Amino acid sequence: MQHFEQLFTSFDPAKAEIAGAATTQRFLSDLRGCFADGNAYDAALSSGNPPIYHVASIEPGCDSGDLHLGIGLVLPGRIGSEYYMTKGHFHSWREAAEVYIGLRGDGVMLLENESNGQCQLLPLQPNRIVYVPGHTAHRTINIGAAPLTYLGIYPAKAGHDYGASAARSFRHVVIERDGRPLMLERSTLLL
Ligand code: S6P
Ligand code: ZN
Repeated sequence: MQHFEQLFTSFDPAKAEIAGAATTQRFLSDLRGCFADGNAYDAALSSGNPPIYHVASIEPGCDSGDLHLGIGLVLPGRIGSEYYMTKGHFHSWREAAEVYIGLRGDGVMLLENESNGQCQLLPLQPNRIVYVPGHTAHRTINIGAAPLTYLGIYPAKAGHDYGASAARSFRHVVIERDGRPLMLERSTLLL
């Protein structure tokens, strides 16, 4: 069923807010198992439970041809040397692709193909578009000093699969090294 009041709206690209949209806030405690350095994670959590990101979503319908969209904001920061990031997910309907558009800040997207494990790290910055193909886990990472905001548009029936394969087992991690992002295989990290 269409919610027609959501068919025309406005958004704030700096705050990542959409008029009339529901917002989901994720805190550090929601990202247990995502960061490679478990000791750094526990230490950070013991001194508080900071917000890491939020997403405002518009979901006007759920018929097969409908679209959903969300605006996300990832705060700047790190756990150990690993940048603040989203949990990351596959789409439950694996064929579903997604388009991301960078709005503010300096970020990257980590993409990992489910069948061949191929991974890509692509810039997510203002006026840049990242096409996330189907069958691809995707995670958004803030590598800058300011909030990272972006718009994502995806099929309404995509759904989110946060299971072990996506949220906890991205094969690669993105860390800060000498002031720059560096992608490493998780298995090579000596922590
Ligand atoms: C939805 C889309 C985004 C994410 C958002 C938060 O398909 O990819 O709106 O939901 O970036 O990430 P996550 O991994 O917590 O859903
Ligand atoms: Zn998605």
